[in-house]
Amino acid sequence: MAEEELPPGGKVPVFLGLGSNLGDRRGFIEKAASMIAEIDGVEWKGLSGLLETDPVGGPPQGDYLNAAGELSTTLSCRELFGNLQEIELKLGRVRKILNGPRTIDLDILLFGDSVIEEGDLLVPHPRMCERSFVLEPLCEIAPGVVHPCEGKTIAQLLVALRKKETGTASSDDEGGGM
Ligand code: PH2
Ligand code: MG
Ligand code: MG
Repeated sequence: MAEEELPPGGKVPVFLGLGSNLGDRRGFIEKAASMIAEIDGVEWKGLSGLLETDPVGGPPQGDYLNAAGELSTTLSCRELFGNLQEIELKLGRVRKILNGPRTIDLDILLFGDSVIEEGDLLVPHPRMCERSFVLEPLCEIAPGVVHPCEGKTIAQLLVALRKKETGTASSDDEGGGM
């Protein structure tokens, strides 16, 4: 599937999810942010606060620190993805177990309004709307940004998720069942 073109001479706003649950978790997230800021073609905007979260899925493992980050870029989504994978490797990421513990996880949540389904590259992140460890920090830095597939702002998605999680979903909330 072809990627959408960049706006002429423009930069695309991008939101990332960052997570760590091994070693110096805060150190890995802060180091990743500074390495991302050094990527050619990336302008780093900033990081949300760090949130301690229970692990979701995978084997029993330690709690995570999660955050969201914002940048703008002239890179394609595929190029940015490659750079982020390189940083994960440099920071000691080893992929052994699905949803297993990791020094650092760098996920592209939103790449402008692009919808990309290219094998290993799925944007918007397919599970972001179900994960409070993604939406909570993202809502801190991007409450009014609209999810290109859901047509709702991050703040609206977070409210809907909280309702679902506390079992108070009203009939007009997005379905999906449990
Ligand atoms: N990432 C996962 C799986 N589970 N749980 C928390 N709390 N935070 C994460 O970042 C996380 C997770 C896969 O990417
Ligand atoms: Mg992830
Ligand atoms: Mg990942």
